[in-house]
Amino acid sequence: MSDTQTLRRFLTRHAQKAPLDPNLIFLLEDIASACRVIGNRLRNAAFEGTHGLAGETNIQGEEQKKLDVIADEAFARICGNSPRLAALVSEEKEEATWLKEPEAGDYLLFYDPLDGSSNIEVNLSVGSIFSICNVAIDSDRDVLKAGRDQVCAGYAIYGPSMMLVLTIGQGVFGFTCEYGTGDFRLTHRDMKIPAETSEFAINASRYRLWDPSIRQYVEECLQGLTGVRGRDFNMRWTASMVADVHRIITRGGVFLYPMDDGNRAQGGKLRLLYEANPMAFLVEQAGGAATTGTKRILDLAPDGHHQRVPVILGSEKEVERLIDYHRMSASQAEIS
Ligand code: FBP
Repeated sequence: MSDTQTLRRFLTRHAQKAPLDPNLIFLLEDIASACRVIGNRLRNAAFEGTHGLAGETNIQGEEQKKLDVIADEAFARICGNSPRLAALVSEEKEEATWLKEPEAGDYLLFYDPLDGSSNIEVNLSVGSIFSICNVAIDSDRDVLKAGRDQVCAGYAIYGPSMMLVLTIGQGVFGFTCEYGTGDFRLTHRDMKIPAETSEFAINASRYRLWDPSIRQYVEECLQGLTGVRGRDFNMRWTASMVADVHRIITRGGVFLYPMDDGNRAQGGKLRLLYEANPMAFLVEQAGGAATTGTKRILDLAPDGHHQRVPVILGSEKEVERLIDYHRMSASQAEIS
């Protein structure tokens, strides 16, 4: 393979072309180190006895896995040393962890330390998701940042190979962790999501809970050649958002975790600040689209650290179709 430059070389070269704060480079390198540690702990979990539950419940009311706690500690310990990092907002912690008195230009790190953790013991791909925003003014302790204010977002995927996929607002780049050296090397340059796709991802076991717009979309995909879509569709669902989104960024597709009768009271399933926002930024940077069905995810104004939202993202044409179906079913609901 041609020029598989390291993450550091890629970022410093990038900094030569466009101003990139060295402190952001340090923070990204710390995030890469934390992900490397988490990847190794996942691989050795059977030997270290770290599979299974930690015996605690997190702010989401979910039983924490031992590896959820280990991953959260790795992020806090390694990234906590980053020079201009003012605060950490973790899926596993109720409140933000402030590391210093915030100054304008400092960074805020939002993260899901171990996404898809229900897949660990069955040895399926899991991941870590992160999003970085700036502190706007001195002493500003507001962490409820809109997705469009992100300066960087990414995820690590712990699968057949360990990868780091990120954007700093100029396209999406994938780095594979080289076995032996532990270096993250550039292997996927300027990743793009095809606008057209014949693959959708949704947890179909929730069918009876879906709104009419989602049912219509999925039924038409299932009718395939025999229906209005006039072509067959494939379905995939890994129950690990990182793995599903990585597949979509790699070969296209559409991912749906809509609001339904089972999660409407919570506002949806997936969390805005450290799941929906970073994935929406990456998907848009890769030429796709990301919506709640009625609003662009990156334009949402967060109202809480662990706010949940409906998520529909991926190949542009399919996302647009789903927005149309939401609009149509809303207008039908008005007249009926
Ligand atoms: P966490 O594992 O971080 O709580 O993430 C939630 C998640 O596992 C997503 O990764 C995934 O897309 C979804 O929940 C799976 O939901 P379900 O269990 O309904 O299939």
